[in-house]
Amino acid sequence: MSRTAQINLNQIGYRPGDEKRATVRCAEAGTAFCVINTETGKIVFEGVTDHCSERGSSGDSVCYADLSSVSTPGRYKVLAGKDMESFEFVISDDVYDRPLKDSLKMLYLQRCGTKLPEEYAGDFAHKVCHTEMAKIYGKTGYMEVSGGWHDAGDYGRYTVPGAKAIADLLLAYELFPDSFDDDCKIPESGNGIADVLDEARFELEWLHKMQFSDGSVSHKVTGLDFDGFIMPDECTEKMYVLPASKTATADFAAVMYMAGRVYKDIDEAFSARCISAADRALQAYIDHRGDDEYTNPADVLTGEYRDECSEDEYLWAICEGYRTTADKRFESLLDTVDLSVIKNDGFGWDDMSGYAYYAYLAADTPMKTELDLKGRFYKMCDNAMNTSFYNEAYGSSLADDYAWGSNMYIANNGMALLLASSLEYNKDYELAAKRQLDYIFGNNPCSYCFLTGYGTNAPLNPHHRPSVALGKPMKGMLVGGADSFLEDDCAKEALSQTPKAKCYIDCSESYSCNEITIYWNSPLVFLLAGFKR
Ligand code: G3I
Ligand code: 9MR
Ligand code: ZN
Repeated sequence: MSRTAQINLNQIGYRPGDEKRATVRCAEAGTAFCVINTETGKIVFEGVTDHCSERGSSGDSVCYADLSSVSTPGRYKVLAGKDMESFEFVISDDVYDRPLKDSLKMLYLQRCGTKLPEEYAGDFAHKVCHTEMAKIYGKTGYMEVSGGWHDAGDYGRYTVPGAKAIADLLLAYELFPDSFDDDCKIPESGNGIADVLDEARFELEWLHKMQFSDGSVSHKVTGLDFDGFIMPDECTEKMYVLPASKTATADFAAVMYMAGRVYKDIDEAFSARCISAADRALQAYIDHRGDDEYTNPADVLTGEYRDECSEDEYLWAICEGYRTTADKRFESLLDTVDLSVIKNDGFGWDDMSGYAYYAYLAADTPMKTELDLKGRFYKMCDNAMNTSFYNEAYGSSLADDYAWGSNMYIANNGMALLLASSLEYNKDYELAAKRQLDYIFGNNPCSYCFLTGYGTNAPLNPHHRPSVALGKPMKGMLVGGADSFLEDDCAKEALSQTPKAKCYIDCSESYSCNEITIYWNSPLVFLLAGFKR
């Protein structure tokens, strides 16, 4: 099923001025290589491979070919040694334009509670889904919570990962507004507002519905169990609104504060509605601070998004609240945060501290605090960069930890580095960030371009209900990638003897390797927007 290549590189390609590195397997340093223009058949560059250490978890012995000096737009491939050959790749200024549009368009295709007409959705068109009232779990009433995006390969709609996805889109727009257009062929295209903001608003409108009257926010709306591999309009599982959670409530507050800022000049009334909803959620979080974190009731089998610590989400809400409103009350709230209980820094879905640190640092005037939020932020970024540089071959920013959704952690690290560089330009951060994109698009030990529909060797069998139902992979989805913990039967069976960074299988039954989610696409949207400039 899989094709492993002897030479791995970004299968989509590079912009003319980018660093371009191909990882050559099983070759000595000094092996001759050349770059061929596949349209003319002419050799455009010859060189020898350089020594490099692959200290990552691939088990590969490699060296690399530096093709950076090839900068003329065109289609190329690399040949090395006697018979090694890479996949084809493109060099052009706009090489990331279509991947960006399609990874954003994927969110449109995940829309719930609305009909997806063929005009916009092509083969993935479907009738309206999930519009019936959802039963409030454990209570007597019902709630109208239609809308939002299907989370992933399943049809659940979960607040916490939804908040992460929105945050990535809004940050991408705030930093790189010129990378976004109004012509992604979604219903709102042409309305004068960048499609990325229309798409984020679709999820935000749903999130508003997930807020209970006391300000707290439901953890999710799903069936008791997952539906089968059917189209969304054929689902029969009865929907439930699950109880509020501390993580959902604080995440809601944080993204609503963000939205209050980003939509201020676009729709003043919407912006005000977001800020007041955020205020109510933050208060509800404070009122419930001593409560336990969310766990699934025994009869609920859908995604749990279990997170033992909501202090990072709380910190995030405070930092966004302050950045948006400059209200001094957030400074006092910051004094109540216990940074020591936040163990892992990152960009979610469970570790939201990265967003908090960035919001704190990006505020017009910083909050006064004893907490070393700046130190924590740069430590996280330096760690990602150093790990990437240490893993010279594939440039992965992950040390030994290939967990479920490893591609998200890779993309998140790239995003962290670009965020840091936006505060203060840093060439090395940008280079390491770009290497994360190159990893995702094919310079990885699995030889896959992990974005469906792109590159030569892309996943064909994602764990995604519409793709399975229609028998074809939807385009523009980032799959989870290597997961060395072998968390489904398919992975257990196929990958038990495999080096950590190669624990990936393109099989639709492998949800721990080959599912897709809105919040794995969203940091990719951010990265691509950052590199489209
Ligand atoms: O926190 C530990 C960390 O300390 C440890 O180093 C690492 C390796 O063991 O594991 C970490 O926990 C992991 C956790 O994610 C947080 O990263 C778990 O092992 C891992 O099983 C867990 O995977 C999550 C998975 O649901 C199962 O809960 C994925 O992140 C999450 O993306 C995924 O989400 C599912 C939804 O439930 C349902 N919808 C689809 C979606 C994507 O597959
Ligand atoms: O399809 C489900 C996927 O979205 C989840 O990430 C995964 C883990 O919760 O579960 C998948 O559903 C499987 C369920 O857990 C067990 N029975 C088979 C289901 C489909 O593979
Ligand atoms: Zn739906």
